[in-house]
Amino acid sequence: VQVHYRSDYRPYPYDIENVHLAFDLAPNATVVDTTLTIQRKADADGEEPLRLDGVDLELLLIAVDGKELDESEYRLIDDGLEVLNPPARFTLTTKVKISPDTNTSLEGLYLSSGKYCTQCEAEGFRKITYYPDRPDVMSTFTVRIEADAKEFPHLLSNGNRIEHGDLEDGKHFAVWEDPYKKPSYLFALCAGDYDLLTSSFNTMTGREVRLEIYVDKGKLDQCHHAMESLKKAMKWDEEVFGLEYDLDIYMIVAVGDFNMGAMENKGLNIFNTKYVLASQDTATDTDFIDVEGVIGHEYFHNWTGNRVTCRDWFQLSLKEGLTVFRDQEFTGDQTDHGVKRIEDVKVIRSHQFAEDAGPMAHPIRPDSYIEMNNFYTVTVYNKGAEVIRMYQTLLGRDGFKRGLDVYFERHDGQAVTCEDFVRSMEDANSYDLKQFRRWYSQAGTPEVEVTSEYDADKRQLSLNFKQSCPVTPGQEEKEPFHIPVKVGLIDELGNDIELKALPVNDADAQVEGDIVHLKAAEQSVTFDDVPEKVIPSILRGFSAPVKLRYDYSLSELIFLFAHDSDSFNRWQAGQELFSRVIFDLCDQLNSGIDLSFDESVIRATKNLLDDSELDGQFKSLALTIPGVSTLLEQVDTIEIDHLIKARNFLKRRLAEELELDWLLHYQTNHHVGDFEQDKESVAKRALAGTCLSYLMTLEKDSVYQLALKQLDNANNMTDASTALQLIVHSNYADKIKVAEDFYQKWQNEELVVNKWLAIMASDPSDETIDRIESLLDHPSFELKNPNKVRSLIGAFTGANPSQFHRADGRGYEYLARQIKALYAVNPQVSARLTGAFNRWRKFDEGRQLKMKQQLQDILSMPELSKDVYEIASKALQ
Ligand code: B3K
Ligand code: ZN
Repeated sequence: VQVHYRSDYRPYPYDIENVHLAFDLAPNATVVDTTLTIQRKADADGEEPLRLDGVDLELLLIAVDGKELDESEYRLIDDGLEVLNPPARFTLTTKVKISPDTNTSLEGLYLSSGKYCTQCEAEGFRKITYYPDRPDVMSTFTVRIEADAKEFPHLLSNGNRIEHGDLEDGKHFAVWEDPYKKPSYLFALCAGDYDLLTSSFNTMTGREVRLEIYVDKGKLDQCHHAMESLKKAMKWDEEVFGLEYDLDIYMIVAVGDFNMGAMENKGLNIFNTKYVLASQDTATDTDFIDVEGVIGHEYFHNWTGNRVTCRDWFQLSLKEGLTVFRDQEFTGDQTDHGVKRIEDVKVIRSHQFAEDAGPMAHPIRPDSYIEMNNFYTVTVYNKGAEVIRMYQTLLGRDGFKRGLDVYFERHDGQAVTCEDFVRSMEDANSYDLKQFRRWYSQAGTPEVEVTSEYDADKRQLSLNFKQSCPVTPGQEEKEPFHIPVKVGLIDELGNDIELKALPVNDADAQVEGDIVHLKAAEQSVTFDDVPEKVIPSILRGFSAPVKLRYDYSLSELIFLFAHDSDSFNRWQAGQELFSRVIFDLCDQLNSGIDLSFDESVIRATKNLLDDSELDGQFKSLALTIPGVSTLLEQVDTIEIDHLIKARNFLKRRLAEELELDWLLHYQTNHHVGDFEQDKESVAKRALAGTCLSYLMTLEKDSVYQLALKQLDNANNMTDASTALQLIVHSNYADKIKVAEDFYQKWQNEELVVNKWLAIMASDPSDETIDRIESLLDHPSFELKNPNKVRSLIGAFTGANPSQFHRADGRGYEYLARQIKALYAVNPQVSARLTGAFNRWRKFDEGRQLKMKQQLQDILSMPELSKDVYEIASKALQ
C-alpha cells in the first residue's frame, strides 16, 4: 500500500486553463468527453510526462491538439495515465466510458434511485475522467450534459445554465458554465426527475439569487425548513462576517444514497436527504436543528473552502475546522449558545477524545494517510473547530474577524495551507502564534492538572497548572501547548469575584482578564484579594480541548452544579458528579459490596430539576448521566459490565428517590395539543423526554402506559420517537408489537424507518443481536444504502455498548461480518464501521482477544479495500 506524506508536497507542473466536459448519460455506458487547455508552468521540467489521475475508466480516445495519440505517446499507469513529451501548451482531449449503475462506492458518478449524482471530494473526480485530481489545480469548467428528456428532465451542474435544448431520439441537453476557478473536488452533476422548490434571496449589495431545492417526487412539503435555513445562513454570513454569495443561483439536490451528510460543490450542493427533508410528523426537534446546521455548514463553505480552498488534503482542517466553527456559531445564534456549546463538547468528549487516544490519533493537520477518506474525522472537523475557537478566545471577536478579513484579502481564489491561515491571524493582530501552532502538529488530548493553595494571611489563592500530552502513534515527545484556560472564582454565595492576578515576570505566564495563558509545562498564577472560601471554576466554556483534572470535593461539585454562572461549567460539574458516583460504584462492584452513594447527589439532582430559572433544554442536558463512551475515556481500562451496571444503578436510584418529581415535571412539560416549535416548546419536549426516561427505569406499568399514550397521541416525531425508544429499550412485554405497529405506520417514510432501525439496534436487551440479524433481510434494510447501514449497524456499535460488547463476542462477530460483506461494495462506509474496534485495548483480556481476532480476520480478507486496511492495520499496530 502507498502511504502519502504531507512533506512530499510538490506543485503540479501545469496550469489547466479551462475544462470542457461533455456527458452522454447512460447507466452502464456513460461517455465523458474531456478537453483540457494545458500550459506548462514557467519553472517546470519539460522532460517530465504529464500525469493525470484516473480510476475505473475505460479509455476510448486520447488526442493532443486534435491528433490522436498512438501507444508510444502515452502510458496507462496505476490509477492514471501519462502523456509522454507533452508540448508546453496544448489541448488534451480524452473520451472515457464509465458505469454509474454499478458504482456502489458512491464516489464519482453514480445512480441513486434512478437519478444521477456525483461525489468528488476527496478524490472521486478521477472516477469520472482523467484529470489532475488535486485541490491545488484550479480551473474554470464548462459542462454539457445530454440524457433522455423524459426520464431526466433536470440536468444540473455548477454555475449558470447558458444553453439548453432538445435533441433527436427524445434526448435533450444543457450546458453549464462556472465562472469561478475551482478544484475538481467541487465539481458536481445531477440529472433526474425531481420535485423542485424555488425561492430567492436578495444579497447585501442588492443582487437577487435564485434558490432551488431538488428532491424526490412527493417530498416537496418537507423542504420548506431547508429553504428557510438556507436564507438564514446567507443572511447570517453577511451580517456576522460580511460575506456575500457570488453566483446568481444556489441549488441543493437531496439524494437518498450518500456517504456522508452533504457536499459543498460550487453552486450545486448535494445533500443526504437526512439533512434536507423535515416536517413535524417525520423529523425530531434535533433533526430540524441539524438540517439548519448542515445547510449552514455547506453554505458557509462557499467562502471557507470554495473561494479559498486547500492546497492539499493534509490541510483539510483549514476548511473543515473553520466551517464547523462557523456552523456552530450560526446554530448558537439561532438557538442558545450555552446549550449548543454543551452539545458540541459532548461530541468532543465521547468521540474525539476516543480518536485522540486510539490507534488513529492524528493532529488536526495529519502528516500521512493511506486513504484520504479516512481522515474526514472528528479530529480534523471538531477538534479543528476547537482550535479555531481558541483563536477567537485569544484574539477576541474583533481580532478574529480582522484575521479572517486578512485571510480573504490575501487568499481569495487560491489553494492554501493552515500555515497561511495562522499567518493571517498573526499579521492582522500582531500576535505571536508560534507556540499555538503546535495544535496543528501534535496529536493527543492534552491533560491539565490543577491544584490550588490558599494563603489566609495574604488572602491570596494560587492555581498551579501542569500540562502534559500522552504519546500517540509516531509522536513520542510532546512540547507544551499554548492553552487558554478560562477561569472564575466563586464565593460562598455563589457569586463570581473579581479576578486580580498578581503580575508575573515571565511573559509566558500571563493572565488576561479571565484567561490564563498556559504555555509552560508547569505554571502558577496567584490571585489577590480572595476571600477564604472560594471555589475555582476552571476551563469555563471548555476554552480548550483538553482533559482537566482538579480534585473537587463532592460538596464543591454540588455547589458548582447549583451556582456556577458559566453554564458550561455548571453542566460539567453535574457530569463530573455523576461520573464520580459511577466510578465509585464500579469500585464497589469490584469488591463485591452493596452499592450505595451519597444522598447529597440525589438532593443536587432534585434541586436542579426544580430550579425554575433554568431553561428546559439545559436542564435536560444537565440531568442526563454521561454516556458510556464518554465515561470510557475517563479511565485507562474498564470492566464494561460493571460500568454499565453502575450507570444503570445510579439512574434507577435517582428515578426511585425522585419519582414524584420526575412525574410532576413530566406532566408539566409534556404537551398535548397544537404543535409549536418555538424555543420554549422544544425545551419542554426535551425535558419531558428526560423525565420519562428516568421514570421508565422503574419498570412500572403506569409508566409504560404513559409512554404508550405519548406514542399514540404524538403529533410530532420528537414525542413519538422518544416514546418508541423508551418502550423498545425497556422490558415492557409487548414492546415488539409496539415496534411493529410503528414500522407499519411509517414504512413509506424512509427517514423515519431509519430511526426505527436505529432504535431496534440500540435496544440493550439480550435478544437484540438475534433481532438485528433478521433485520438484515427485512424490507427496510439495504446494505448498499449508507443511511441504513449507519442506522442498523452504526447504532448497534455506537449506541448499544452492552450488546456490542457482549462477553460471548457475538456483537463483534456481527460487526465483522457486516464489514466483510460491505468492503467491496462501499469502502468508505465499511472503514467507518471498522473504527468501532479502535478502542479494543481498553477492555478486559477476553474481549481484547475477541476484538483482535475479528480485526485479524478482516485483514486477511482477499482484495481488502485500502480504506478498511488502513483502519484495521493501524488498530493492530
Ligand atoms: N466536504 C464534505 C465532506 C466530504 C467527505 C469526503 N469523504 C462535506 C462537508 O464537510 O461539508
Ligand atoms: Zn465541511
